[in-house]
Amino acid sequence: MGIISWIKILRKECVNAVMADKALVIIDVQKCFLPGGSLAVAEGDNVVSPLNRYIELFRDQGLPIYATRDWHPNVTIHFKAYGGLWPPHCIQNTPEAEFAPGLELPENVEIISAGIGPDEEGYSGFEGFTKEGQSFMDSLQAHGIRHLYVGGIATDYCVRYTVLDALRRGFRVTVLTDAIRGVDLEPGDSQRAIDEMVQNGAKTFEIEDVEKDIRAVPA
Ligand code: VGL
Repeated sequence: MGIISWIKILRKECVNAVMADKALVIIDVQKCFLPGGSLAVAEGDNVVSPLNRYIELFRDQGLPIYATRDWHPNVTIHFKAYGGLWPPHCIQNTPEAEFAPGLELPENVEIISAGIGPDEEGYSGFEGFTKEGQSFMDSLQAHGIRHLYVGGIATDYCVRYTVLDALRRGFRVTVLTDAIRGVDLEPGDSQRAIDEMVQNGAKTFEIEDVEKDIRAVPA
């Protein structure tokens, strides 16, 4: 084989290695957070369609897709009745805890359940586990993931906590600003959360940026 062929193969391997460290992370796109749900986030349903485009993009490139879910017991310090901030929501194995209708998660999606214990808030995906009991962090490391593309609900809670946790752990993070929605208990919370994530090192991208980023791979 000639030197040019070797260089081409090497280049492809390098590009693959750089590409293969990316994963899509969809945060808590569950019925309880959609309009009409027990902890409804305004326009929460509007993340579904953009996220489906991201799902297609990552799936086409063979990149891993994670979906976190809030997965609380009946009694938890997360709920108002037990000292927390929130009405009961996303209780394990209830219909409301299901993923949003229309969200086209692929068959091989890795589901991360968080907030499982009665003394856990579970805001960060890094508090969560796969169904086999592997921590989110261990699963990312096992797949060689170094760069997370994060969208979902809620900008000012689970997206924010997950992104800040990821940055602290040394991941590169891109926040998908056309695929997030916030609770905004105080007006402006979501924008402040975005500013904070950026100040801590996150990038913000929309679909066109990610398309360029991810498809810019020579065959
Ligand atoms: C969330 C508020 C309460 C979230 C969860 O998924 O962002 N927000 N519990």
